[in-house]
Amino acid sequence: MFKKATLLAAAVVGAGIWTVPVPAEAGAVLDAIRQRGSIRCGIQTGTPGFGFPDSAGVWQGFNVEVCRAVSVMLFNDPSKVQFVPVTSQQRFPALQAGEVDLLSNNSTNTLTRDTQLGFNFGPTVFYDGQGLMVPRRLGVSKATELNGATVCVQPGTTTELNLSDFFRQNRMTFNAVVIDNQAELRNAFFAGRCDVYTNDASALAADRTVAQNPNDYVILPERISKEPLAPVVRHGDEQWFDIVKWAVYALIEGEELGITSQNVDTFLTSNNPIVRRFLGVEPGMGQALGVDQRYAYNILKTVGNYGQIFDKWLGAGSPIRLERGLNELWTKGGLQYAPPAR
Ligand SMILES: N[C@@H](CCC(=O)N[C@@H](CS)C(=O)NCC(=O)O)C(=O)O
Repeated sequence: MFKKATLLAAAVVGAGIWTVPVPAEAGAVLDAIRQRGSIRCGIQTGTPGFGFPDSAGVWQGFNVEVCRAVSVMLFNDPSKVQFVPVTSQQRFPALQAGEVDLLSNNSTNTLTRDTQLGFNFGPTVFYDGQGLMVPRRLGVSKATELNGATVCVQPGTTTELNLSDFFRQNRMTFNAVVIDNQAELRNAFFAGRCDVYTNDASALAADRTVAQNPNDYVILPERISKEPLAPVVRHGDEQWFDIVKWAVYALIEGEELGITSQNVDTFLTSNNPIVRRFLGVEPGMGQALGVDQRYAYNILKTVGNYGQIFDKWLGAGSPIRLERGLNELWTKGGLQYAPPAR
């Protein structure tokens, strides 16, 4: 038999009012961002499609849009971001030292980065895996043919660690050419200093587009690791972390609901309670996060949804032409899935 208290608890949970709303309390990082009036976003020094300065010096790309979404969420303005270019070796010390508030730069979510480095990874914005690219003229068709190869690789990366695991596991040797700056690294490979260039497969495809003749290079079919790429913040400011998380989820949820930068206004009169709550027509979610109640509307209107930024910078609308693959929505067989905004 149920006790009275249990029944009462069940009734409260059923009504969705189990907890009393906690007023949003800003931590030190968020306080500093609000005072400064801008976010400092660590970005790579230059990867086509993901993060690069255009000819006018304005930062562009998929990772840039993530920072702009966070900026819109906090300031209703996509321009309140200072982009701080960092190499793979500079990025984590820069985040730990507070020189940047977040990194949006193809960093892989791993156990030791979470624990030993003291970081919180947001939602995975790109499910990737490590690949190996070779000049076509070498005639190599699979990774196990690479015994004794010279391999171009960036230091301080999961790439470097997986590379040595993979060669050891397959009883092969390699010589590493280690270069921190991405443009210098790919140029070294294109100049013939290495037989192999290894990186996240998406970065290889991106870098290949700036080769003199992209068709001279082949990305081998193997993926030798899992690389869930995600924005990352320091431990210690939960509200800031929540804001980064829910800004990304707004991009994903927007796509799932079919809301784009072009049609978002038509959704303001929707009868669907999920849409109404999400867009802030019915207030609540913005307050819970300590931001504008229309944060998701603002993000979708200015930045677009996840699918839009993927297509524009990395997918069919870009020179890189990556497949959605694992980055397709869960409703279409992929892994992109936003928890409910409620
Ligand atoms: N996902 C891997 C590799 C990261 C990586 O190599 N990122 C490149 C961009 S794709 C980078 O930050 N390069 C630094 C630069 O721009 O010089 C990791 O987190 O270790």
